[in-house]
Amino acid sequence: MRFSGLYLILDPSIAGSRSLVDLVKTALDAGVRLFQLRMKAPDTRTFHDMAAALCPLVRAGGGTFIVNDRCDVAAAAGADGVHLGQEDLPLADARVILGPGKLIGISTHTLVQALAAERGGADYIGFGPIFPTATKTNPDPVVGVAGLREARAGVRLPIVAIGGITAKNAGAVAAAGADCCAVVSAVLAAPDPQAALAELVEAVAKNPR
Ligand code: TZP
Ligand code: MG
Repeated sequence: MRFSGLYLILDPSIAGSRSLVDLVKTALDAGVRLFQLRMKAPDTRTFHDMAAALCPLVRAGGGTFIVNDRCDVAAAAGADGVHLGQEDLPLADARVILGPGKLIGISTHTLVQALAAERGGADYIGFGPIFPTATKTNPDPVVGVAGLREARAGVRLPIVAIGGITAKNAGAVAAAGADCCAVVSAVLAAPDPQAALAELVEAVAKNPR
């Protein structure tokens, strides 16, 4: 798989009454190939069952399926990998649990963290928030496009930019060196997710790394 294009984060608390299954199908049709399931404070069984339902759907569409926060849920659901924050399980321990064949992404907010993730053997980094976001509780300080450029100059790992990305600014984010643009609310809370996906995919594709 390649880290390019849009990275869609599936968060039921932002999708509201919208079905994540329908959103995955719409996103696959729009060309999205990277998906992450993010569920903050679900009970474990609910998280597991959602991951187990979405993983085969993403795979059947040729996509990659990553679980946020939880190595156990990722392994049980047969996901392609896990995405970990700075307060989650350490990277080296996650690697022991998941094995060498799985993807591990690390959320980073500074160049120092990005370099540490690279040294530690991450497969990609999330970097941000690039812009202000209302989706995350207690987000780290905004890094801006300038922060992204600095990270791009410092690491070779694929960079998944995140935070406040919309169709209006996605082109600038891609042009600053992001391999992927991760979005939550720009798609899940859009009045028309299909139209939002089409605009975002086009904006990112116009500015490939
Ligand atoms: N990590 C940094 S910003 C963010 C996460 C999970 C939320 C991004 O959501 P949105 O709605 O795309 O700004
Ligand atoms: Mg986390």
